[in-house]
Amino acid sequence: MQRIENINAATMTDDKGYGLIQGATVIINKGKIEFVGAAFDAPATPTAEVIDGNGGLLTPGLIDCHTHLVWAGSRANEFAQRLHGASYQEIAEQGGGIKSTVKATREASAEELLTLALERAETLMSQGVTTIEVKSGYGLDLENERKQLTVARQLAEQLPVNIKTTLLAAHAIPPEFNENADGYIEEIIQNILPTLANEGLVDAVDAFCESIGFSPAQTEKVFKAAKELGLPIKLHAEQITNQKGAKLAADYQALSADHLEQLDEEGVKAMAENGTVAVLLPGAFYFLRDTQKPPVELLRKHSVPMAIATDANPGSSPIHNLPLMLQMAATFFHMTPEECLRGVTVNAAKALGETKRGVIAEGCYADLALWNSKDAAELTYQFGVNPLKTLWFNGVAHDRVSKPWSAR
Ligand code: DI6
Ligand code: FE
Repeated sequence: MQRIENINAATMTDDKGYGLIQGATVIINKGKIEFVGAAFDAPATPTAEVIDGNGGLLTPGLIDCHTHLVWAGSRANEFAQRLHGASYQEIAEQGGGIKSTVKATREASAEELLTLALERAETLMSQGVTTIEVKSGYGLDLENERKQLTVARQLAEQLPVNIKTTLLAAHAIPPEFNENADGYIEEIIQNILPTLANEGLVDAVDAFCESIGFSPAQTEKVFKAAKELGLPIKLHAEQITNQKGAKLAADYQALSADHLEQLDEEGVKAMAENGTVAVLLPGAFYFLRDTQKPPVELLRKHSVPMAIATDANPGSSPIHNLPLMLQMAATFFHMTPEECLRGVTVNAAKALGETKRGVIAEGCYADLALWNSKDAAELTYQFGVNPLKTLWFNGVAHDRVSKPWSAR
């Protein structure tokens, strides 16, 4: 049993703000939160280990609800080529872009992919993350999608972190199908999806519904197959063009629709009606030099919960830093610090269908982050610094090594 005292707890349990309790005590027992409240209300725990929070801020462990963490190869070269004047088209014709990541990921062994993904996951965790969603989508055939999702599951075996897997086989058309998108969709729904779902590798199903991805009709086929297997869905929607993907996803009670720069009010309303979370990805917005912002005002007006994630991937968002996304969501999208923190806690949990994480509440998992900050707004305000002090996963504390150069 542990007792964290002398903290300001951002419980995230109210409807809008931080659900802040100043001068709070949190009691952890058997990996769960047994008590959270004002210190003077806390029951006696004579045998508990006492942790002095020094007046710091305690939040739920952060949740990165949209990543593509398992891949091999590098696209730094392409980035450099673009800055030297090469067009996207030219790079794609030379086998670059997403195709190059598919090739490198297929060629990599599971061990190699695991080594790469472990480092990325650890980087996220070192900045307060306790849950990571990991998508496939760089394998694009049964064997390689399985390899990616198996590696994702192994992350949770090797690190103190909660992993949620998402099958994104409908990310791009693999070379074997040679522009036959319908044929590949059939392969997904007849073979890849049911096989991997049966192997327990799939927590949710996603697709890239876009002019350069799959059409709404093709996306809907994937949704139908997922529903038949009882799997929740998510969607990459309205990133570059408005395909009305968010509405389609909401009509299938999607957990989330993600990106959403081109989302219209009809889509927002459908999301509100179906409890679909809007996952905003400021890293991709920034890296692609997008200028069209997601409709945050409309999402607010219709009370659609907003989440924020890294979209960590080698093509459009090579970032492994979730707190930085809060700063970008505030600066680029004008989200408030309260909305930003909700976006990586309570609303990110909702985007993953996690009911016992993302808040500090009795009965929930003791996934907690203690920060060297007193004010919750500091997590959104600062960037390029790391104020994390201690991270708890399932009630086990991990101190951040703040001075790796000091003698051990
Ligand atoms: N949207 C994106 O921005 C990424 N995937 C997606 O569906 C891009 C992935 C890549 O370029 O590797
Ligand atoms: Fe993505």
